[in-house]
Amino acid sequence: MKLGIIGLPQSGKSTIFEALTHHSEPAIHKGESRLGVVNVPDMRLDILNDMYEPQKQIFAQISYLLPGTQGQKKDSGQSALNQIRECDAFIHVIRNFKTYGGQKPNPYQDFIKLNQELILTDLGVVESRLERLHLEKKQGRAIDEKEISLLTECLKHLEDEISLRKFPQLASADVLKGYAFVSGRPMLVLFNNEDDDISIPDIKGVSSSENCIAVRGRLEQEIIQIPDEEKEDFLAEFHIAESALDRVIRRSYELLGLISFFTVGEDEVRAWTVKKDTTAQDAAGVIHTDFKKGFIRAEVVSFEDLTSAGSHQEAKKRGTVRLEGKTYLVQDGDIIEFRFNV
Ligand SMILES: Nc1nc2c(ncn2[C@@H]2O[C@H](COP(=O)(O)OP(=O)(O)OP(=O)(O)O)[C@@H](O)[C@H]2O)c(=O)[nH]1
Ligand SMILES: [Mg+2]
Repeated sequence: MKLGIIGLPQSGKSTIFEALTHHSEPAIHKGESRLGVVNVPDMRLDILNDMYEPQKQIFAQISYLLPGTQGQKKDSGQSALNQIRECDAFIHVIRNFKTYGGQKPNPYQDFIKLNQELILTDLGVVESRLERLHLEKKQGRAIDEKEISLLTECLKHLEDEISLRKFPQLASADVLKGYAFVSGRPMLVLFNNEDDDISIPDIKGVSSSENCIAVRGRLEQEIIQIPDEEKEDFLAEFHIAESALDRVIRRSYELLGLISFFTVGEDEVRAWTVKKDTTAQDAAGVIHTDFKKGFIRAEVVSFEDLTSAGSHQEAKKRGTVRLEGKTYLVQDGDIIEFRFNV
């Protein structure tokens, strides 16, 4: 699962990408796109680690893509938009710091500007496709009426300058999947703040209706470069309890509609990633196709029940370890042992 980082020029996209992915060295070829894979921080995995003391601890992972700027005209994000089409969700970085030259931020205007670009991109796609479909209809060719009606619905919203992500059901309709509408993608709005500011700016229609988070990008990027022994003083000086980046990564995971289940043992404790509403049998398939094919049942205990019992054995005694079948919907935090035949 991959998130694309978008934003106007000089909003801090590279800074945020580097801080998130701990890439401190610049791109090898300036202007090339960059991909970073990160662990999704999860306190539950740390607690399970203490409980089982395994040899390995494996976190869930997600990736971030920073589009390259090659061939990009000065103020146009079209090339960047094309590169991030394949992403499952976006992080929209908004400058909320004074530029080096002293120019004040205008987060509202910047948000609208890029959002409009997303909307216009989709509008172009919808208009030309509708034109084509109507033409084919006139020529007596068989066309999908459902596609026309859904595209017409999209057209109406886009003409009203409303992003398709406000209509998640429409944006994710099967017939429309192939269009990969950019304004329909889940999006986290990330305000890139000054070093001394941790608040989300209160701007009309954005802070209230969008999925927002505030991060001090430059500060966070500096933190990852500090040697461990100096880190504590630095964090205290800026009143930083935990890295805001951990929150961004967790929020990214949620934005993608992902949950984790765990497998535990002496060799490893591990977080596995599934979409919400995944069945136990499909979850088994994430680990191994044999687990899915030969699925018999799943032995499930919730993280809360396991940790309050203190051990798997005690949880069993208390009756909180359940046997679940193929169609059980895996819940975030389930600890699962699969029973299967090969
Ligand atoms: N004060 C402050 N400056 C920042 C912050 N984040 C980035 N900057 C500065 O803003 C400038 C642009 O940052 P970049 O990360 O290169 O921004 P970008 O969006 O990747 O820029 P382009 O790739 O040119 O579009 C740099 O001089 C950064 O040091 C921040 O959180 N606070
Ligand atoms: Mg950059």
